[in-house]
Amino acid sequence: MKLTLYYSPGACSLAPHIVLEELGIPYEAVRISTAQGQQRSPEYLKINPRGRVPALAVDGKVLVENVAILSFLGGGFPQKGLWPKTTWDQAQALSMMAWLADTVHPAYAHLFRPERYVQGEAHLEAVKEGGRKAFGACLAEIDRLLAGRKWAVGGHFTVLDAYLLVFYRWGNRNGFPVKDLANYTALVDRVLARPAVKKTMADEGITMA
Ligand SMILES: N[C@@H](CCC(=O)N[C@@H](CS)C(=O)NCC(=O)O)C(=O)O
Repeated sequence: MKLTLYYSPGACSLAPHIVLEELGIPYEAVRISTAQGQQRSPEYLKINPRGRVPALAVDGKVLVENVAILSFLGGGFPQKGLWPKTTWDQAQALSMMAWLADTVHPAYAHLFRPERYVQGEAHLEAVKEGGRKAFGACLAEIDRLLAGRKWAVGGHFTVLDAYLLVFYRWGNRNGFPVKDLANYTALVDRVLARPAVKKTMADEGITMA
């Protein structure tokens, strides 16, 4: 199976990038710098017409959206142990990944790309402020959900833990008091200690700061 991940350093594509590295299977990682606008190049729009990362090409067919890519990689290689084992835990993982993608990520987007949510300059700051509040509340909710858990679901490291790292890192880089979130911080510390995570972050050229 030929796997090609299109990613941008530090973007939400970090999650599937980590998962590919954790799987220990051959894959190609193609850098699409969103900071440089490469997601809008005609070449990349042929891969993902939405102009977003991640995209995963599987034998030439393209899969987009983190929830789908992480489910495919986790569930497609069950022997690698990155996917919860019971149907209930799998559903729990999907439930949380869906919320991360449909609520937590858009909350951050209001802060990071406010111009997408309002016309003109006048209300940009208000949109950012709304995003800041909503994203901060999401981080606090994640911390509460992680109480008493070593890993997010199923008692072992799964694709969901890799996805959770993305939002903690964004919070850390944007002045949110993430270190005060004891459960989330402990989980992230465990994730960061994994060799595949260290390697992926080094390959992307990113740190937590
Ligand atoms: N719902 C999508 C969101 C993808 C997304 O928005 N990715 C961001 C990076 S974190 C992106 O490509 N941004 C470029 C842009 O918005 O132009 C998913 O979860 O895969």
